[in-house]
Amino acid sequence: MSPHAVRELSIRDFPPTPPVDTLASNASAEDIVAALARAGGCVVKNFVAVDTIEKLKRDFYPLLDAETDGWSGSFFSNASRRVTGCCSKSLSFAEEIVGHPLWNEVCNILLSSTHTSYTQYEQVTFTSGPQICNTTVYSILPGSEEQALHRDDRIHHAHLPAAHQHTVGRDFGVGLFVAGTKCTQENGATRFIPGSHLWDYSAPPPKDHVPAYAVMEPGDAFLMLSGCYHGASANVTTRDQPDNERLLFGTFFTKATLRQEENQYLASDLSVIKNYPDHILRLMGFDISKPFLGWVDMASPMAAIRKETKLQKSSGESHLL
Ligand SMILES: O=C(O)CCC(=O)C(=O)O
Ligand SMILES: [Fe+2]
Repeated sequence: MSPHAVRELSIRDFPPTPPVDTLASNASAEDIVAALARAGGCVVKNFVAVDTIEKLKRDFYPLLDAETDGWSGSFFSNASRRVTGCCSKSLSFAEEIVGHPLWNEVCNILLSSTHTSYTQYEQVTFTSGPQICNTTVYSILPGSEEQALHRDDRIHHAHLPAAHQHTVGRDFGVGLFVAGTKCTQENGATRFIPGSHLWDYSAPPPKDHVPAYAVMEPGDAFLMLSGCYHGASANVTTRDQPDNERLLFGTFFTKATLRQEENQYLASDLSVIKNYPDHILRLMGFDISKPFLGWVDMASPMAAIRKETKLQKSSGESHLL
């Protein structure tokens, strides 16, 4: 062995694995943030009503069934199907997943940023909130292979040193996966390494890691910081077994100062979403991140998609600041 050979890391080289919390649906946003800060992921029971899950299935099964493209890369298994661009495909998805009030509160805490600078001699402060990073419905069928462990914040070139504890502001994103079916270790539940959001980003996951599994009933949700190592598990069930499909309604949010992974302006049918409520359009990124980020014709993109005239647009620079 050369004197400079790097020793393979073991889970014993990392701090003890934190426990993963399962919270009740009346948990506060602060409780959820505390659970995420500790383990990087947590489950919230009954996050979405079962009636809503039925509506979402009615909206998305025809689209999943029409998915014929498959996936030619290695990131997703061939025995999995996905629908993206979900907001304009389903108002229920937009309002009850993306616009879920408790989810929005968690993201407001973790992904808002405040910035102070000078305009000549005047000190000015701007706050920018969270926005959608991507939207995906994931169906994993029998025979689906295990997805490689990864950190989702690599899309923003995140590279962080090890930290003893989580601090608000360090995350590039947060993910929400709402169970559409039972999610079990056998049918492909998302697996993740608790605590890995605080590890040095230079290191790969240790081979002897012990994952936690986001085991859920329909309507439960798994929330996860984007710095946590995770991936879908293999679906080792067979077609004649019950609960052989793992279905998740997923969205990631990021800071509105960062580029969205899924381009909402092109992924969305504008003739549909122009009638969506303002708060949903804001979360989709059809808003100004103050100061000045995202304008069209010096006004909010929301005015552009609603084809408002110059007079109807809230006037002046103040709208952009
Ligand atoms: O399907 C899953 O459980 C995880 C999917 C995922 O990690 C991704 O798409 O980035
Ligand atoms: Fe991922």
